[in-house]
Amino acid sequence: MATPSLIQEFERAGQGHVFAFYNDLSAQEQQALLAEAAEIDLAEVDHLTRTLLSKDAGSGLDLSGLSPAPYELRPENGGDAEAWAAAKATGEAALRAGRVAAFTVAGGQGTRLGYDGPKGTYPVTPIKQKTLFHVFAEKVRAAGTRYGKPIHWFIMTSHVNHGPTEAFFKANAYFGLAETQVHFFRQGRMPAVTPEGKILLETKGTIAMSADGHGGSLRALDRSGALDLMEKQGIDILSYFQVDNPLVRGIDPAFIGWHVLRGSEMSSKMVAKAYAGEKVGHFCSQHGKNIVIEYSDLPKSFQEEIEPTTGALRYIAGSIAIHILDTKFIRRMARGSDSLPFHRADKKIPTIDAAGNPVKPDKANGVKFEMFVFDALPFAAKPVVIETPRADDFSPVKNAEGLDSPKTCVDDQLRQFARWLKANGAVVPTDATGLPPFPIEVSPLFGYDEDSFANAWNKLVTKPAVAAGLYLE
Ligand code: UD2
Repeated sequence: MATPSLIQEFERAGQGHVFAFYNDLSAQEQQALLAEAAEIDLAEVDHLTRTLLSKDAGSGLDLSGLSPAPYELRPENGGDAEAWAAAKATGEAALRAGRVAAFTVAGGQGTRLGYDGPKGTYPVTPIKQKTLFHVFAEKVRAAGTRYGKPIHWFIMTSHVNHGPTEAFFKANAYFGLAETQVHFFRQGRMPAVTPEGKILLETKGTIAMSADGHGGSLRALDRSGALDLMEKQGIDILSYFQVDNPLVRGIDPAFIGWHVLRGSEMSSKMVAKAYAGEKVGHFCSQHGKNIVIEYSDLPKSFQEEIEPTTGALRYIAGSIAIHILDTKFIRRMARGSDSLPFHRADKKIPTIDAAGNPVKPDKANGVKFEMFVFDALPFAAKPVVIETPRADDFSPVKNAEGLDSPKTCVDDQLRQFARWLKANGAVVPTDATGLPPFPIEVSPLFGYDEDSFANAWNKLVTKPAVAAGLYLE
């Protein structure tokens, strides 16, 4: 049965063309189209058209009063060792109290990697070829055991990969986690529009919808009931990381502790940029607020600016998309008057013409809208940014080859394993970059960070020789 009121609403909003082929559709297709249309907030689309698409929208980027954001240096780089120790103890107490959950945004499509499937199902480890999800699951499991409180893990999927993601976990028995500990929810979608703000149809019976960006996670955490579940469980600290980065210390006591001790609503990790144009966000400060400006938006002159006193890059603090969010803050962002802005991305969007024939555009014909989670920072009270060594937290798999590829990621894992072994007295041959000449692997269940590795290694009565194929579990 049709819902004429919804069609009328679309007509009133100047979007009636969405139903131009409605009468050609089967009853089932009509239902599906109505369901898609019901996902759309017409007032929001109208607002975005008037603000982001209008001729006066401008480039939007305000650089007035911009300076680098302050951050907490690591002790080895001159930071306050006592403060770091206090942070770690506080984070450990929060973990023992069961206040912390892990959160992975896994709604992206992995197009650059050329992998057809949920990115979390991509194999990344040197020997066992464990998938990204497998690695994270074992880290979450090991940290839960260590602190005596199983850790809940929330995973945001997209419309496209939700089913396959859930099926993957089921088929792998949740990698040893309890099914009740792992929570999947879908992110929201936004319709693509023409440059004039008209919603684009993909076919006669489907709208060109796409994921609303990782910033959509704040709304989705609320809408899906995830925040309610956290509240019931006494969880108020959410550790956020991306699905493409197996090196991440998803459960990092010192980071959690800085967040708690500072009373921060949203905390972040920075690494020193490897080079001026590295494709990461930049932590900046503007009119008393912390903001992140993406590499593609920050003018080159800023990216390359040198600090005269030190000779280092002035905007050196790179955002690697690792955050901690306070759950009340997420609720406020999802429901309150403050909300994340949308960014526009001009894209080639397969659509249909007025006669209903498919059109494959060869240049951008429409606009997609996305939210970025780091845009929540200026709304957060007492945000804190801490430094982290890149080698311990960041080696994403983004491209099939070259930078940030499966190869660089395997090498970074090998370097990490070798570093942990050497720090505990093992003899490991390595080249000048710390890379061993053969594959070895450490299961997160054996050790998932420096401390847990040292504990496990030092408990071994007979230490194995470090040789090709060594697998510690
Ligand atoms: C992101 C950051 C960049 C840097 C880098 C570190 C943005 C705009 N840039 O770049 O500053 O921190 O990461 O690796 O974020 N995702 C969803 N739903 C979506 C879109 C993305 O869940 O609708 C997830 C996706 O699965 C992935 C993460 O968000 O885990 C990042 O997505 P990306 O690959 O688009 O980000 P990237 O590499 O451009």
